[in-house]
Amino acid sequence: MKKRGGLIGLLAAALVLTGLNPAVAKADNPIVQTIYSTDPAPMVYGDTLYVYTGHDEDGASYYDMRDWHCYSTKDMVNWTDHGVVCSLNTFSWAKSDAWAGQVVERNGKFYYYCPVVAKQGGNSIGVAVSDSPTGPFKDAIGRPLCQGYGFIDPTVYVDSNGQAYLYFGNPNLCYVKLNPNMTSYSGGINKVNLTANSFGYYAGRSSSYEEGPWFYKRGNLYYMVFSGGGIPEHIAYSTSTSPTGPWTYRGVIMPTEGRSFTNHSGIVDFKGHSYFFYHNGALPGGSGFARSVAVEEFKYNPDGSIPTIKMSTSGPSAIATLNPYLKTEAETICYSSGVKTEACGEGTQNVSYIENGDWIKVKNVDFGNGAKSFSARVASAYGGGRIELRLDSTSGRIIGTVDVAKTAGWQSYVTKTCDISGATGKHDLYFVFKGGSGSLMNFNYWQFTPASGTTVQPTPTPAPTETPSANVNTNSTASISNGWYYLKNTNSQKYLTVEGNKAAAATNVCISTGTGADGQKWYVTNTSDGYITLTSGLGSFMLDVANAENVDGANIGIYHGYSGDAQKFVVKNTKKSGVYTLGTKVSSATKYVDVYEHKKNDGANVCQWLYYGNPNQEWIFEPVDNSTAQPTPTPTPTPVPTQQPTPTPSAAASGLEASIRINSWGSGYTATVKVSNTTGKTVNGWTIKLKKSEVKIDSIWSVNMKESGDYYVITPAEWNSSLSNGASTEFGFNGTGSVGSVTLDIQ
Ligand code: FUB
Repeated sequence: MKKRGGLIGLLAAALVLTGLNPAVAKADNPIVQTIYSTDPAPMVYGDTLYVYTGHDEDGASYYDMRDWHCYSTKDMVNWTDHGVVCSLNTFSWAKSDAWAGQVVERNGKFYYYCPVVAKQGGNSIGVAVSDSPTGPFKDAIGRPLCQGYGFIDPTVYVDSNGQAYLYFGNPNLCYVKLNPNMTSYSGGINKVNLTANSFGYYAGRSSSYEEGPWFYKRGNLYYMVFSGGGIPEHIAYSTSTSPTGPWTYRGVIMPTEGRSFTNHSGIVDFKGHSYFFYHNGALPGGSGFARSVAVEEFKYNPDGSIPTIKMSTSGPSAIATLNPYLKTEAETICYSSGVKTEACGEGTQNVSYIENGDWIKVKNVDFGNGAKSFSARVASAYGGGRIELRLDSTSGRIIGTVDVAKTAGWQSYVTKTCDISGATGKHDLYFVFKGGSGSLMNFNYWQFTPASGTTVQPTPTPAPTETPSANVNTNSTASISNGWYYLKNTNSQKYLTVEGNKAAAATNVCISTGTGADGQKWYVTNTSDGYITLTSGLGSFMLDVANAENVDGANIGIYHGYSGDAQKFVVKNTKKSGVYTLGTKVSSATKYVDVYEHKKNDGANVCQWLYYGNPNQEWIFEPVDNSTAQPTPTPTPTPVPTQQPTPTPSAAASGLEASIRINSWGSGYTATVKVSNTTGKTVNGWTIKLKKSEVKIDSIWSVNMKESGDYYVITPAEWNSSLSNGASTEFGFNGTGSVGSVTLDIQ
């Protein structure tokens, strides 16, 4: 038997009590009306923005929080409900308090950092993992990642050099450096020194920092946005040029308001716009324990500072239209009244608890030349009802009505259709539900058929800062001869430069004024498969897309040469003679070597970005005069011997040796690899390649790891990179399954 939740009852009651006419309700904030939602954590993946939220249970008088939900959007006004994606049940050792978490993606896996109270007591941060942004998430390690007084509100950022940081805490702000597996950390727990200069003044305390940190980097500046005290909270921020501070307090972003004594923020850029997520008590019945997530658009000031942001009920403008001729989930909602959502027997979610007078608004729907018919996937265990399709308000013009009769049960769906008339152009579409008393129907998905038989494509609003120039890439591949070059960016007239002229793996690459330094010299080598590699004048390091990621903003730096896709680029002609673009192989040449945000200053970062044809993606190859010398050859990967028995040490031509010890328990194993230097001189850096066909690495420590084709490519952490003659270092990893011989390919 279905029962209405407290929130819905309250919403209906509030509409009556306040005389609010739902027909004129315009609010798009809060973005979730079907439950009380909290602690937003946005994440952009592909063409979609996901926001992960906590959940205040209806009728709570304290933090009664048991699960985390996910919502996604492509247009910033309509949000698709993905339901519960992680909960206290995900962690067998967790008892209560599913508070503010965050999801980050790394190498195609999604990691959910979740604060809970453990069964044995104590604030703990767990980590769950999924192959999909919408879950299901599973406990990654079967125990807390870290545990201690006030360990709540985790925030994670993977820096451009691959180092990930997990910040957390109330009243202290702490951080750990996550290992590349994202499920363990090295270097212990570090406490940030909170002072008025770094985190704002608050009488009687060392700073105004309270909780809810949100950590990220924009350009070369690191941001720590946080909930500031006392109670009621505001949102403030500090910045630093280093991921671990020192921090400088930059002021309040969102002053205290909104009927909730906590606030909690998350910031993200999406399709060229910047968005600030927060929570308040704006829904009927809202309070400090009945909160709701909302979002505002903002623009950074030219100096990187964040303006003051006010809460609004309107939220951001749409950045795309919704195409009604594509199947749309009924739980894709701009705003709703009276309804809930639940897991659907046909997959995804369905809209539920639909009663007479309830409604759903879908915003900015583009009917184009007109719709002919409409179909809805519906179910009803009782008498059914009807769905009125109205334009622009709950009392707007009716363009069609679907009658829904009783079906075999609440999850026994049928498709019902109706004719449509008078639906052309762009409108807000309202589904207004009518019928008798009690629950009328469940609603799974819907779709219109166009009158003309043609479909309307969504029209994204172009990103404001990225207007394609007339100088389009002619898309023909150019030929650059092998040799030494300086690479000049046409927009800034500055040169591709290894930051600090530092010869070390994972050093960042930026632009800077031409000096002729080795860090500005690049050796072009044409590869047999039509690409070039760019070897740095600083040694056997190559221009490299961090983690071989095919995402906008993936950083570009230098790394040990290992012949991977991350180090291959294709040179394309532009319409300007002698001016080229550099497509990255990891993106199949859809993304190009790009100076972030068209910046022109020395130190402006270089990353990979979708091709826009602007001069910040244009490069001139200027030959380095009098230089005929070849670069120190990048060691060609040693051919991998077949079935090298464990634990025979593996020796590189250089004299570096590696050996492996394995403790196996059938379904898994722990391996310890020892790297020894007997070369007679100090070695700075080494690389070991392990075959994926021989080991399946689940977690690894004391080193950096990335995956490249059939290999795990392992390089030392900063602290164990340099090995003097006779010295050795060890690292370890956990693997799943059984293990036989392991080939250690060391360079
Ligand atoms: O939602 C529970 C707690 O309230 C969060 O962890 C804090 O940030 C505050 O929003």
